[in-house]
Amino acid sequence: MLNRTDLRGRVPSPVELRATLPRAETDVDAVLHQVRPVVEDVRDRGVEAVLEYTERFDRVRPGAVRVPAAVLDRALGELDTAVREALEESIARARRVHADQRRTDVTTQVVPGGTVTERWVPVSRVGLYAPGGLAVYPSSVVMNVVPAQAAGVGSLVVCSPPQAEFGGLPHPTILAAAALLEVDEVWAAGGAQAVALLAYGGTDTDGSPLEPVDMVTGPGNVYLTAAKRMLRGLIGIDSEAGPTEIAVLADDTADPAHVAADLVSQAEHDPLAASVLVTTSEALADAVDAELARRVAATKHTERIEQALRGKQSGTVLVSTVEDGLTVVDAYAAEHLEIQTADARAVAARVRNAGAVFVGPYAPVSLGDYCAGSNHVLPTGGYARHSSGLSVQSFLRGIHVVDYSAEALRDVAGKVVALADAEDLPAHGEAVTARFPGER
Ligand code: HSO
Ligand code: ZN
Repeated sequence: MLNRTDLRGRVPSPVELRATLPRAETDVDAVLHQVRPVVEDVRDRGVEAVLEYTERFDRVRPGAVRVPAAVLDRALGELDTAVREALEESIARARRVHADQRRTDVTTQVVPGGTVTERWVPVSRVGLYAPGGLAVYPSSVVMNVVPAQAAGVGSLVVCSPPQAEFGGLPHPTILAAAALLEVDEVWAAGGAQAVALLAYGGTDTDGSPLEPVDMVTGPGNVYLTAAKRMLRGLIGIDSEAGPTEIAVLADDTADPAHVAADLVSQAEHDPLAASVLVTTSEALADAVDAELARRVAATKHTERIEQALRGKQSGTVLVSTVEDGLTVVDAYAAEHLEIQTADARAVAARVRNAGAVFVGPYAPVSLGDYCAGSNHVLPTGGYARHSSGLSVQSFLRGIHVVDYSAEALRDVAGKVVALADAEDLPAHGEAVTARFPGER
């Protein structure tokens, strides 16, 4: 079922590998020209424009953007008990992990009388996007809100597309998740128009203000990503999210049923999702293919899973050794990487590029999607070479606070003047010497 690439006996360089390995190409720039007029229209006409685009793209016209508090309470009241308990567990575990990520301010005494403090300050107001589309993602509400709250972000708005079948409100489970997390501001808006409204703010249909945010995080389709790219600068964004990916590094100790189940689980997200198996064992690759055929036929979303697995973004890569496998998965830099080999912990410790690593036979990606405590908003498309997933750190800025006494400044004045002169910026030096008239 999966396309095969045989790299046994020869592992290309990382740069060559990046060109060889299966990967989806999402061209965000290609849709910018479609997204730009939407963003500009929302900037100029606010909520009226948002509602028009909502009608066109989501086929429903909500009465207002902001979801009333009573509706949030009702959604939580009507939430299925088992789902509520599962969400509570997911939130509790994520809170435990993210609380430990919080940085403390550090003061460095550089010289006597001279200190630099790095002060970590949360972003004031953020918009957290939970996509609609092929599936609804209350779990993504958890994964966005928990780190933002742990960072101390004071003002949060959850934004999610309105659904025709729910009378122009976001999906009730999204509303319930927000209520459970004690987020009281939820907007019914999706896609590029949602990002534009978050960035520029507006006035709701009842005249109440929709305040602009400083930052927007959360995954979405290519139009949403294009809007984030366009508005970056005016707002901060997390890393741009493409279709989800799983890579599994496995040897002959792996259970083909587990490997196949995990490859199928991420393919379930999207026909463009990527499932990549990197293995030293041809027998395992064959057994996984057989398992895939069986599982894909038996599960609910056969069609999109089949498209994802047969797509050019998915495949099996055969390698001679686990060592070579590590070279391959590092070049690929998967959003999710499972290590299903002998001595998995030691192998996992050597991984350099991945959004998140899942170690051994009992850490499937879907555990991390919901209930591991880790975050599931992770870098895709090879961004794991330079970026991290969402964390408390994503919502903090480190401000350097410089505090020097007269003595400490006087001691270093000559050095500042020398560097200022070297850059032909004498006024920089004069800003120091002006404080010590008559001295030189
Ligand atoms: N695997 C997705 C997250 C998710 N899965 C949400 C299920 N719900 C991207 O990390
Ligand atoms: Zn998932």
